[in-house]
Amino acid sequence: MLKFNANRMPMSDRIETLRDYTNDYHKSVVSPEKFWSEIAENFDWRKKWDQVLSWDFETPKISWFENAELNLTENIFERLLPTHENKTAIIWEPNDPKKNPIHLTYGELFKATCKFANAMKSQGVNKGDRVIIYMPMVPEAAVAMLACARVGAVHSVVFAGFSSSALADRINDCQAKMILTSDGNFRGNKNIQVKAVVDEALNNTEFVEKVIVLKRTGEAVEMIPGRDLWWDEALEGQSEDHLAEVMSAEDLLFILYTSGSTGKPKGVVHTTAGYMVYTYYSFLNVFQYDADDVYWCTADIGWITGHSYIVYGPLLAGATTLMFEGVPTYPHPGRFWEIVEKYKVNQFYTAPTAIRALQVHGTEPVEKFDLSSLKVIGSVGEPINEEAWHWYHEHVGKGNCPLVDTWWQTETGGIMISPLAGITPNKPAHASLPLPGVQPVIVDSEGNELEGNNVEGNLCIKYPWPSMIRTTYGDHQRCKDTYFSTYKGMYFTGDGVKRDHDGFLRILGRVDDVINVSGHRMGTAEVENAINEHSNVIESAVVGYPHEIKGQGIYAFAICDSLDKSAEVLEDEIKQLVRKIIGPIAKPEHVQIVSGLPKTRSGKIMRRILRKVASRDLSNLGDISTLLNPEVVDDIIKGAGLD
Ligand code: 7RM
Repeated sequence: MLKFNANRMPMSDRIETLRDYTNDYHKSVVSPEKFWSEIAENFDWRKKWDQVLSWDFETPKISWFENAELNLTENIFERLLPTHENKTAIIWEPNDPKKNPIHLTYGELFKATCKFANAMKSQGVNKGDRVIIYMPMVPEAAVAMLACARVGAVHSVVFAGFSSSALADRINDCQAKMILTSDGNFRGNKNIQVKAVVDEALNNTEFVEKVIVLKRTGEAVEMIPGRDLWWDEALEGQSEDHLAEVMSAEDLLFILYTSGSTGKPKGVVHTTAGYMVYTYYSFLNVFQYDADDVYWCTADIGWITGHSYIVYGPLLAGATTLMFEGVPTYPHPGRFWEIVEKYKVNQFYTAPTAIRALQVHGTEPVEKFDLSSLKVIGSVGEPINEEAWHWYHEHVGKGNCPLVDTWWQTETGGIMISPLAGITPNKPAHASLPLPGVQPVIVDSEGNELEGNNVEGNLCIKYPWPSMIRTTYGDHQRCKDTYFSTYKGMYFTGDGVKRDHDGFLRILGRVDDVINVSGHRMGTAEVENAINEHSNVIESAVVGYPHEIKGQGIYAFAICDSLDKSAEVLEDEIKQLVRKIIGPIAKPEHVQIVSGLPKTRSGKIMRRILRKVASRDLSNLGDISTLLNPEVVDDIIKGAGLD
């Protein structure tokens, strides 16, 4: 079926029936190279590939569309402009509903991208250079990403809620040459400093040569001559034409930092061609986007969801993508639904934590607005509990919108396991079935594949897909150790999973020391390191516990030496310190000062026991007699008020 009345017809890759899905899935497993090369044929290549795929999960080394040449932005602009010049690419809804929104057509977005690409070039950015984007949710942030891709610079977007030290770590790790930022950021009724955070970060780094600052809030900021310039100044006199840099298929497109179970966040590396093909394909199929639809993903571009499903996937598919600057509850808890009504949003994609936060306000704010435009609703970031699933399905989707529960990760680049809206069946709280091209396996602790239904274990992927992680920036060994060493010959996700009696997959959450707070990943080690910076802290242990709204909350246990400060003061200081070192999202919900931490004889902290205490559930505490110091357990239980 022709969806675009034009000769370029990207919709031909859309699966239309359950039968298509079954056939395509089968084909993608039997002949993956044929399958993906046919999808890749939709794009404009400066030079075609010599080989579709070469790979080994040992090194690991993964190469898709080898030796092909292209520029991703030519596949958004030059490829689509003949049919999309006047179609809206980005709708921007500001934080303050009384202020004017912005509509950018593909033609306008192209000009803005080229102009900014030229500005970046004039300021010394070249192919391969790393550029940090530390910006609010404004159209310029998307333009910045696209301009980087246009000139072949590698962007690394850092969520603008991260602290200056978290930002400095990322600048240093990727040796960024430039930072794109803003004076400030409007979020709800807050006005957040952005440039000041950058300035502080830059005291501790030496790589950044230029900072380009967008005027957003208008507050006074310090501009350092020679280093800092305003966005408008940078654009002055720049041409709206720019000839795209020719990139190799495996040239870096971006780095995105994400937390793991050990050490500092790692820079997940995504490359050009595979990421392009996969985000386009998955966007089109999961959301079943139709040519005139308005699609809205509420994520921030600081996370992978914003990269793949606000910017790249939708724009590559010629979609209209909505970008929202604000928060779900400002100025009222019906804001999301007001926006759905205002723009007649057809596909709406958000996180379970947002649903749960809105659920608290009851159904009145939802019923106040006309949501009849909605065709598909989606969920991402963490397991969605059945109650939230049903509330979302019934009150937002009015019982007749497919709910796509999309499981994926920063490392996978795109959606891996999810219903395809209206095509494959919906089952509450189940991510359900893999997309074509994705080969998930469930393994036991020895790495044996558990076949058949009614099995539970760890989730691995046994075959490459185009948008998979290629390396962790600057440290390939870490990539190998983290993802490819636990189970030989497979990519290990870090998630537990169950295949039910119908063969549907249900993601059970992390099996490693990663906590998922409101859909944001936090490493326990990362939080512990921040806590240990406190001069009175001797040792700490951090665990996650079930939290009604956030999914998981952070609970910290700390041994302190100071006897002249009250526990209350210490607890508060520790919370504030974590907030300062990492950012508000990492601030522990609870800090408990303890006399000791439960240790095994080999000196490992028994987190299992701490998790039980944090969850306020002392059933099945398990055997504690093997502990080095079983007596501390009673103290900890008492200290938590559970005795
Ligand atoms: C897209 C994103 C990845 C982790 C992942 C899971 C959890 C994400 C779902 C989910 C259950 C889902 N990238 N997760 N989506 N768990 N159902 N639909 O969130 O790198 O920030 O996080 O998030 O544990 O490993 S991420």
